[in-house]
Amino acid sequence: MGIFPRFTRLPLKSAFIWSQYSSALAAVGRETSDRALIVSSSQLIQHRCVHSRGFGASPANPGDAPPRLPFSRVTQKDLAFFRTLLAGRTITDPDLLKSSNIDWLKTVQGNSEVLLRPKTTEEVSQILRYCNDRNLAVCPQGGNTGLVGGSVPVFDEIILSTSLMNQVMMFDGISGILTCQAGCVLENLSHYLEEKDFIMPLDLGAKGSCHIGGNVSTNAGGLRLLRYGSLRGTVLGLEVVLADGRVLNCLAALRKDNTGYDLKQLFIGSEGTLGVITAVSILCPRKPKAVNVAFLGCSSFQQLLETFQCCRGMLGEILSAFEFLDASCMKLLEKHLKLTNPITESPFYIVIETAGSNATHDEEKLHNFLEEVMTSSLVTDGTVATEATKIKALWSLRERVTEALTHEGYTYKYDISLPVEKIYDLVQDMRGHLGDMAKNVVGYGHVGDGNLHLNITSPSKDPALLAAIEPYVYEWTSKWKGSISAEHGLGLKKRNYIYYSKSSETVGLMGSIKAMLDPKGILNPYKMLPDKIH
Ligand code: FAD
Ligand code: 2HG
Ligand code: ZN
Repeated sequence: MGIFPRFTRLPLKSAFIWSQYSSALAAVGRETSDRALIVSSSQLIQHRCVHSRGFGASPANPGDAPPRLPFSRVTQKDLAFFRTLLAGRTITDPDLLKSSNIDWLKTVQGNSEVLLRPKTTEEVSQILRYCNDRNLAVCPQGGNTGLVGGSVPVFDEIILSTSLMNQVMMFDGISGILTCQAGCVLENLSHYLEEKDFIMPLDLGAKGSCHIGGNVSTNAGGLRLLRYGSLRGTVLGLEVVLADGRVLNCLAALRKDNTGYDLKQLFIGSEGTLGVITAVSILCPRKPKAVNVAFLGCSSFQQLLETFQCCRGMLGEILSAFEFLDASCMKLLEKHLKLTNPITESPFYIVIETAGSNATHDEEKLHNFLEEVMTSSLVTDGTVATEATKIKALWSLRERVTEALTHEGYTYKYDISLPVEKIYDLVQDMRGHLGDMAKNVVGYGHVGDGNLHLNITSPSKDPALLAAIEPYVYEWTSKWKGSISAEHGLGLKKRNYIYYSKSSETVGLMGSIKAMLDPKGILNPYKMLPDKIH
């Protein structure tokens, strides 16, 4: 076993983000108007359907922002209302607003002048009722770790933050059902549950900042999906405030409930466009008694796939994650984060986690599996950790790739799901296709879920590079019947590419649902739905 450095959790809200804020602003340029920095004009047929107004020219790039829709602008009278409702929690100081106006990647920036921080569902209800009456647009925001430009305003939308809605409401130690407010930070919930011998059914690199409401709104996948399934299965109930302020209480804490339409599913993955999630009830697994993590090297992606096959067969019910990163990712981790590769250099690296109830049994199974893949030369080198700090260190090599990439300049991010045997072909194809245009073309992701994170970097934003990547990457994905957004959502950046994964009929129905639940289109406008519904 190698010797691993000790790392703390990714301090998303601390030094990493804020020390980079000023340089990021310099990189993207300062705003000159109330438009997002990636703004250009666009046709808004979607909003014509929702708003019966709004036309413009097509955007230069489909990921650019469309023109501002004719929502009202915030007045002094509006501020007086908010200040009465949320005394000391209506933020208008431009310095305090900066971090909420820009996304985690520092690629999208809006110009909201008001950040509201409600503590209760009733306050969210009053805010939305007022905004709907006044035709004021609202951008719901959780931990602001989203990667598709969905969590920040595009123009001057009011930011409705869930950061003070951070109370656990109930935990049932028999059923394992947790009910909490939407603004609970995922990592805090994990700590809370661990003390009670349970865990959250999801885990992701942004755990230190993301909120459970944000996770549900994006239907986040993450590192445990292979074992515990998606939030569509583990979320048992939601409380949602609709655009007009009505509170929809679907907070049932029941495993089984077949009384009519399962409305909560509409809000899971709806990216703040249909309602504001204020509370979540979620089914939590028992904390495994034994956890092991193996970090392995493979010399080809084919061997990695064969290792996956073998792993599923030999580890069976104790397998909890099967993740990968390529050699280019490892180089960036070493270069920017000074992480140490614990094994011999390889073209591919795998992180395998087992989680079970019997340490001896699990270790024996893992040992047999490792012996098999080493003797059959599927794996060239490897190390195993059973102790918490070493497990954490091995996981950092996978979890912190996103952070390492931010040091390379501008990153074009693609979150693709494909038949698992095709996922790395896309990376190789893209390298050939782009040649010297890109600084890095790297691949990593959730092999167990057939989910590739293809990331392409350049020293700064490069329209020619972007034109070479898109729509090529989406055509490639569509040809293999994949999804152009496996787990991050569509947000602002990918909304207009929805047709590569969804039929016109499906998108049309989405538009109708949006129009029914939010007739004025005040909730997270310009996000998720395409500019043009046809
Ligand atoms: P935000 O970023 O604040 O918002 C995301 C979207 O949800 C926005 O459209 C916003 O309007 C909406 N929203 C937020 N809260 C609410 C609410 N209460 N009601 C209605 N709408 C709301 N994602 C994965 O799926 N898997 C991963 O493994 C993963 N790893 C990541 C690692 C890093 C380092 C980073 C930076 C991001 C990662 N992400 C991952 C993406 C991101 O963390 C997730 O999408 C996360 O679920 C977003 O949660 P959040 O609270 O930050 O939401
Ligand atoms: C992950 O799996 C996240 O690490 C982020 O989903 C992926 O940075 C990315 O593209
Ligand atoms: Zn991911």
